[in-house]
Amino acid sequence: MALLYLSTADRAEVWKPLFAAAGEEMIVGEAAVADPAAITHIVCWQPPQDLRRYPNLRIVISTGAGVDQMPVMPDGVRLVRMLAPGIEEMVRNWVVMATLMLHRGMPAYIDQQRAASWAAHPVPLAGGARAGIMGLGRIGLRAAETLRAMGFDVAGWSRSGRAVDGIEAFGAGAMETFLARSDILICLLPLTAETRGLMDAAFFAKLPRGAMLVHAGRGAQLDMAALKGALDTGQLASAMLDVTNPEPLPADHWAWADPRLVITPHVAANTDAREGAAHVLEVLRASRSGAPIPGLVDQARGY
Ligand code: NDP
Ligand code: OXD
Repeated sequence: MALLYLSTADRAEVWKPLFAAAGEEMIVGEAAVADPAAITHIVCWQPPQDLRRYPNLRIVISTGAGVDQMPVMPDGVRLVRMLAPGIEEMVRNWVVMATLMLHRGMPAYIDQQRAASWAAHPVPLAGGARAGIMGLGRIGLRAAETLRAMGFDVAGWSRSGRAVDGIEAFGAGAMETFLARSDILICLLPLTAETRGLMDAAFFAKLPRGAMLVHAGRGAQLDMAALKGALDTGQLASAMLDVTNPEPLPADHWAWADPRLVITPHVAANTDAREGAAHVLEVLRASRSGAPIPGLVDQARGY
């Protein structure tokens, strides 16, 4: 049972002693593979072109929470997403920061600062501001709890409509009602066939006029032209994006210069090297013992 490691060199240096201490074999880079039949697990962001080179492959583990970058797995190969408390904490913090920035009118103040304009706007209370979180999974749930503790009126939308204390829950079929009460819409959805292109013009039209968008899911969920249209008509007031469509955003893209947007280059989270190693070691142990695999992806569902 050997793990093929296909990630960054600096992370490999952190992992090597941890794997050695755990008595697990870790091979760094495809060039170092002497016997492809020995490889049972691969950890990577994107796997090698031809996974069939590894006849005994059992599991591919994503170095990130998302798995939408992965190809369809060969028959019998399971897919695992990264589980690391740091990812949840980092994205939660980015979402809270973005929500507060939009709620407190920071895009306008950043613009005013450039123009040396000292002009105060009304200061809103969090209480009464309706935040709607799309995706109440590991990350969405943490963001919901924190925003609620800060006084926001929080609702969540998920496939199952799972109930969470203190949070108004909406299921997949109740999207319109959910959107109609989302002054600040937060996207923390995985990219799947169902969520690709979800945020288009018709979607934005269902939000309250002057709503704000916080997007940390995946760029391909957002129609950027529809975003511009909604900003131009005032349907959306502002947005903060960590993910864009495409990524990276080309230098001449309209969004860079739009004062109603704040953009970060897909940096809401990074997987901490030690936490990543700990999760992969857990997957190896579970895989060996037949215990449930932590972070196992439902490949039919896409997350
Ligand atoms: P989870 O798998 O834990 O949760 C996903 C949530 O989305 C669940 O609540 C699920 O519903 C809901 N969902 C999925 N499909 C639909 C749908 N079609 N309609 C309604 N709800 C749906 O994921 P995480 O919270 O860990 O991560 C979410 C995403 O965040 C990742 O997939 C990734 O794309 C993004 N991400 C971005 C990062 C960044 O740096 N910008 C970093 C890390 C993650 P249910 O509960 O019913 O299953
Ligand atoms: C992830 C990401 O999926 O960084 O972890 O986007």
